Parts: sequence; structure tokens; C-alpha cells
Amino acid sequence: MSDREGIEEELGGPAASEMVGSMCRRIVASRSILITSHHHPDGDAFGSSLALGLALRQLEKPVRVASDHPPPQRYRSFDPDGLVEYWEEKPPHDAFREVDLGILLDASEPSRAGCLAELIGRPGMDWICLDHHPGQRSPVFTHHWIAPRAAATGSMVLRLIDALGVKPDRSIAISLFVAIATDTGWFRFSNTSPLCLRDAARLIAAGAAPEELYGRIYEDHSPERMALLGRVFSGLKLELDGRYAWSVIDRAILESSGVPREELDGFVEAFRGIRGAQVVALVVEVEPNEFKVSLRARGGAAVDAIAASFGGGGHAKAAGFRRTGDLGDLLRRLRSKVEETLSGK
Ligand SMILES: [Mn+2]
Repeated sequence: MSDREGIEEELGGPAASEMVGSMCRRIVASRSILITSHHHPDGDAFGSSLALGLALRQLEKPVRVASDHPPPQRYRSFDPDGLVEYWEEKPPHDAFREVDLGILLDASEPSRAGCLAELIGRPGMDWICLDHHPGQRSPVFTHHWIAPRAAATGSMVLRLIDALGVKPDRSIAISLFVAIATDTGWFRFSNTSPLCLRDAARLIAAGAAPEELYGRIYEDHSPERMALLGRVFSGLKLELDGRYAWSVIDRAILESSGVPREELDGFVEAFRGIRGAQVVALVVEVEPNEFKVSLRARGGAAVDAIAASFGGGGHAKAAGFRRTGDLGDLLRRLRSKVEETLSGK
């Protein structure tokens, strides 16, 4: 461990400090490291992976950062040297032959790594996992640090970097700031904690400029995306006395809009501003009759149980799931689950 005074109670306290110390020893002993995160990486998955990759490079560790699918366009400029590799399909058998240590970030379930999932648990490779989603430790990882009270995986990676003795440079600070700021809705969501704000303060001091970063991430949209957002808002439905708001983007709308699917990020957040809405949902037809449902909650409502009842997951305030089948049937079942949740059943 570095000279910092150990890991804070809300991230796991002395037990986490001990585990992170042991992780560091495993990292230092490794020949070659692979960092990955969940498929369709968000700002936290992307920023955390990039930051840890940059930190390991500073230590002159052979490291590769790979992800199952490119992140939304707006994040790619944070990786000007192209450290992150994107795999759209399963890599050939020998693609990561040199790697003896894998690190999975922001997800605990191997299948979440998408086309890289088969690497997790591969003989000859140890795996470490850092995740802030609630869950059980899995024996597939030699070290599995779960910190459900962490605002973002970025806060956990910052502690790992500290423990490795790396001082975050400007690029690392920017990556981690993006991770934490995006996962907290720019420090608005209920997961915004004193700790993540202290982290943000450190990262700003190290060179992350919030206004510039916000502009690059959230104020750089194509006119087509704005037009689609308008269309989605016009199609918004309010039910259950206005406590449930939802909208659908079907294949026809999506294809005619010319907007790539990854640019739909942030649409569901926009619904949260509707007065009285406690649960909001955006249903996107990602493939014919295959739907991705994003849920957000406000006030006392929670959506993780709704997502779980459809085989998905997430946090109390932000969750989602995928489902194949009939749209009408999906909407009916979703409505009844939301009604159950809102009535406290
Ligand atoms: Mn996250």
C-alpha cells in the first residue's frame, strides 16, 4: 500500500485495503495484463479501464485494454493514443496468449464482458474484479472487490492506482473524472457521496476540467440526435396518474433517424425531469423484436427489482434489461411491474 491511510469505510475499510494490497502484489508479479469491462461500455467502464491502463503503463507493465464494443463516440477522444482495443466479435484463440492476468471492471458476471467473456476463467490466467454493483463474490476471480456504496468503479480504480504508488497524471485524472461524473449524472444522482466529491476534487487538482469535459460529453450532439429526442418526447406516454412515463423507439423510427444506437445514451435521463414521474422507461428495439429497456427512478421508487424480474440488473435508481418478443406484451408486463413497485407490493 502507498502512504495514503487505507481504504475508506464506505468502500470496504480495512478488508478492502488488505484485498487491494494483495491485488497489487498480483499485478506487480504479472507478465502481461488485460483490462476489460462490460459490453457497450459506459463512461465509468470506459474511463476506469483507460485510467487503469494508463497507470499500469506508467509502471511499465505490459498491458492491453480491450472492450467488447466501442464506447459512444463522445468518449473516444479521451483515448487519443488508441490504448483501448475494440472487439466486435470473439477474438481468435491466441489473441491474448501472452496475458496471465485479467482485470474486469464495473461488472462481476463474466458474460457481461460480451465477446471477451470466454477469457474469464481461462486456464493460465488469473482474474481480478472491481465492481460497485451489488452482488456476490465469485470464485472465478482470485480477487473480487465489490463496493456497492462506491459511486462509480472509477473511485475504486483510484484507490487501486494509489495503492500501486502511481500518482494520477492529467490523462488518468480526466479518465477517472469522466468515470465518476458520468455514473453520478454529473454529481446529481443519489449515489453522489462526500467521498466521490473528494475524489473529484483531487482529480480536478490533477488536471480534469469539469466544464470542458461536460461540453465534450453532453453538448456535442448531432442535429439528427436532437430531432430524434424531440420525436421520442412527443411519443411519451404518462400512466398510473403520471407516476410512470415511458416511450418507445422502434426499428422504423431508429433507422429513419440515422442516429447510431450508442448515441441514444442519455435519452432516458431526459425523462426524469417530468413532474410527478417516479419511474421512467425507454424501450428501444435494438434488433427486430429484441428490446432494450432502460429504467430510471426518482424519489422513493426503485427499479432494480423490476429489471431483475425480467432477468436484468442495475442499481435502485438506474437499471435495465433486454427482452425478445412481442412489444405489446412487454409493455403490459412492464406496466404491471411498475404498478406493483409504486404501490409498494
Ligand atoms: Mn459504474
